[in-house]
Amino acid sequence: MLLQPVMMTDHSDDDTDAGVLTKTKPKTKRPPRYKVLLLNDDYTPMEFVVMVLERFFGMTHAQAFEIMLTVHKKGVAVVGVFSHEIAETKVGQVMDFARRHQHPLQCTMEKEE
Ligand code: TYC
Repeated sequence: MLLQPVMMTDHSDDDTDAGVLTKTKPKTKRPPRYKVLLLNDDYTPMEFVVMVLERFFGMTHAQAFEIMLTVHKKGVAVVGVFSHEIAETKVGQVMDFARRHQHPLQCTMEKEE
């Protein structure tokens, strides 16, 4: 009996196994988040802080009043957590708004964890 030659594909030299031989975890790190903090001071009017929280952080009047009181009593509070770009924008908006109204209100950001 005459056997026909069978063509086999050699996969040893192609890249179909890329990333399989080394069992390292795929890097799927989530981007870092940033806390935006509001700081207390003795001069900025309470109503102004409430307005800032409503205007730039989308809080209701009741939420804004509660957070303002937390800052007033504790000295600082996290008012939101955002991507680096959004956090930077919020801090800029608050600092600019406070400066334009000549209030010493301070807003900063810090990396979460
Ligand atoms: N301590 C201020 C006052 O008594 C009110 C205030 C609250 C100021 C929060 C800043 O982030 C602040 N008028």
